[in-house]
Amino acid sequence: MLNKLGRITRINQRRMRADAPPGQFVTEKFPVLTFGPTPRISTAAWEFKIFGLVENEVRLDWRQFNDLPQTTLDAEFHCVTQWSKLQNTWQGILFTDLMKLTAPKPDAKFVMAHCYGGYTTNVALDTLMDDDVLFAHSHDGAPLTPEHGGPMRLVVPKRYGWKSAKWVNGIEFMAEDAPGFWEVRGYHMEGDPWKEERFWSSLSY
Ligand SMILES: Nc1nc2c(c(=O)[nH]1)N[C@H]1C(S)=C(S)[C@@H](COP(=O)(O)O)O[C@H]1N2
Ligand SMILES: [Mo]
Repeated sequence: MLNKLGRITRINQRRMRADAPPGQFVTEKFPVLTFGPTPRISTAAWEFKIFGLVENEVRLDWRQFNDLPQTTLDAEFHCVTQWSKLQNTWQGILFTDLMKLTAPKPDAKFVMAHCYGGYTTNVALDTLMDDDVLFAHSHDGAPLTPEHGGPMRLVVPKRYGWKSAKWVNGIEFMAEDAPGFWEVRGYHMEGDPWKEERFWSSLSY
């Protein structure tokens, strides 16, 4: 009985992975989706800050960040403009490994990702604590190009691409949810592609 249920679960997972989420088209390409100019940040100038509702604020330079354990992750990428790239190999530092440097205060429930250039996006702390959330410096075996968020970007595979903040330079822990750059403009606060959480209901396409 248990074996049979286990086998069915695996088959279902395989079916889901073979297809894109509803309303998405599969592409082999890796389009660039950026609002505004591409920031050019050298690794020498790069710095990263963990702040807000945390036990202790943390500042890291490029070497300190990359001295953290390295993880390779295969993940899908779904942009709300309807393209999905199903195969991506990212390399970088898991969110959960970064969080070994400090601890969220008990009332911290949401995170704002901040980026060079001023872009922001909000993600629930629960979502970020998943084992597939990565700060990536490489994609498919090569360092991230500036257009794709180099030297470092966030990758949140279970959310639409706008939550995968490029040129990320800080994470702010918050008690209440607050909208980021696209969320202010009508994008969904959660953005789960499997639930088609694209926009506020009144703006649904
Ligand atoms: N800083 C920043 N991050 C960003 C964006 C942006 O405009 N600025 N665009 C988002 C959107 S809408 C998507 S789909 C992905 C696209 O990543 P890509 O350009 O590497 O394909 O980056 C996300 N992260
Ligand atoms: Mo996007």
